[in-house]
Amino acid sequence: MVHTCPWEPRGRRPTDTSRCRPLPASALRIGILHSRWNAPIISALLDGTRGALLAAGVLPHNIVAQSVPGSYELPYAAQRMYAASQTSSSASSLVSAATDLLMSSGGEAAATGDAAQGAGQQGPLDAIVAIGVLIKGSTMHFEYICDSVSHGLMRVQLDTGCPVIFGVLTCLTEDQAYTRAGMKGRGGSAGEGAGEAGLVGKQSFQVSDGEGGGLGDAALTYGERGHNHGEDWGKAAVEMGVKRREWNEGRFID
Ligand code: DLZ
Repeated sequence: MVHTCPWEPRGRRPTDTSRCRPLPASALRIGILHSRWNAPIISALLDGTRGALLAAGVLPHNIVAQSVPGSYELPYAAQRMYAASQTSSSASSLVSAATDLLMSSGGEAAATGDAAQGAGQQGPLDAIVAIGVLIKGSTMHFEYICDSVSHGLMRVQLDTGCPVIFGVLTCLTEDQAYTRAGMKGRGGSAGEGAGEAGLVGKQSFQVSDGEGGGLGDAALTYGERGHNHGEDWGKAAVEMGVKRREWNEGRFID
């Protein structure tokens, strides 16, 4: 049966028809980077992002999360996080090479097997989601941080070639941020789009990175859920991660 890929040049038949399917999300390694300001909102956005990644098929052990103090730190951290993933990937290649050498020379393959397997899960990140919540105050701080973070993250993705998803909410009010994290505004006031439905429960949030940094429990009231933008960011990371890999191989998919 003739099987042509949509991204193969017209009239050309692929030699390997299994390559006609785009890379599965289970092959991706995704970084999540988040700030710790406005922790309850960050926590909800993290849940949304992580949920979308898992729903798309990204494996839990292929999601690497790191936190930074505030949004201003996101561009630097995204750049370093990507560099670290490249380093760990070449370190794991070295382990694999050493393992191969040992095995071919009849060495203790069993002893190094675990290391090689663990290292096999390493690799350069396919995409990074940078999450932050900036809320306008009474000074110009907000404008400066929004400007540098958005330009900084753009620069990181163009410089490194690793897609960086812009998961930064730049809100004029706290309620705007709650709504965009799929939450209802504090004190029961409905944020934009959150609807006027009655409260459906209380939940306690904590960003669980174990690093402290001023995070604490925050009891928040929920109403009808608004749209959690973290879900969009997770999906965007998968799409860009897959496309980047396919583009690197000279293929176009959609
Ligand atoms: C200083 C500051 C302020 C005022 N507001 C926010 C904010 O709303 N969201 C956020 O993520 N970070 C904020 N920060 C912290 C800065 O991003 C940064 O961490 C510090 O200026 C230290 O570089």
